[in-house]
Amino acid sequence: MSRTRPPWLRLAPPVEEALQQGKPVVALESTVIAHGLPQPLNLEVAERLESIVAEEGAVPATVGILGGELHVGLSRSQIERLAEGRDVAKVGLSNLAGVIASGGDGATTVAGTMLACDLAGIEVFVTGGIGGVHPGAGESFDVSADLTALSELRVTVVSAGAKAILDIGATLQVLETRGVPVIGLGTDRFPAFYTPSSRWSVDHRVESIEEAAAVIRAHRANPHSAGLILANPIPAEAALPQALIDEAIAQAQAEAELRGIRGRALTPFLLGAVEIHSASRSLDANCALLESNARVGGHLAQVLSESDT
Ligand code: PSU
Ligand code: MN
Repeated sequence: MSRTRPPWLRLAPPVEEALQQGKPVVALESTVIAHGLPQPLNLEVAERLESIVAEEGAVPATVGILGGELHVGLSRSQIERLAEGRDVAKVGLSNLAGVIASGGDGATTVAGTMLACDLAGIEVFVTGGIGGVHPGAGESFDVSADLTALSELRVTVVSAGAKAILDIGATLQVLETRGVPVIGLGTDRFPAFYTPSSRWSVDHRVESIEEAAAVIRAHRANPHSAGLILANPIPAEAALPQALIDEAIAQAQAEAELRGIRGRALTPFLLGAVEIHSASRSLDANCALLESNARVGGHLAQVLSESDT
């Protein structure tokens, strides 16, 4: 099961109980709450995602850091504290120890949340989009620690792919090199977050959650395996026109360059700029794909738990 738990890991009682009884649990990240969506939409979305996971028969566990403790499963008021976003760090693998030791609050990225899943023993994690290789990484070396986490931690990440703010081809190349399977749910093409597909192929296509569960079981039966991506395209009716999103991203990237935004601050900056340049249409798309991913993740955790018993 799970490894020795660090003293700063806190599992909410319903999460602990579900894990002990082999019931399905789905982790949710908090960077999207604190740094990805504006208030008060962020809190509404965080609560809606938990409800959707519960409707699908799984226990939701939103992950975040409060007062230097890594919580797996947050109460409403704890989620509110992160959503208000005062002094909430964006926490991945490299700054986790610092935030914990200083007793701070933090929202976990895909990498940070995967670490919490691995420590707690949670197999399924739902996010919007993964981080990856930024354009120009050949010079800047800006590659998200999400890819490190995917190549080391045994967690299935349900996502709508990666945004075109990233170099999607290079991101998929790193995943291939690190041996992370990318599975397309009803698609041959890796989804690009606001749009249902990109020009790049997935490793394997499945038509149903049951089929996805079979691939995940095969992957996890291999003791050398680490993470896996289940790529769930944005629902067609919520997708944005390609031209709108290309234009918004180009403007966002030009602004980031002009202002010298780098490192940890770059992804939230680009997301905010895309929101402005798409006249907030990106927000509706973001919510729709998060909800769709929560439904898929809840159902998947349910199917996986049935096959374990
Ligand atoms: N991509 C999105 N929305 C997000 C993020 C990525 O479309 O909110 C967040 C996720 O939490 C992801 C993080 O793990 O940004 C990646 O940040 P970085 O590039 O600094 O690793
Ligand atoms: Mn980055």
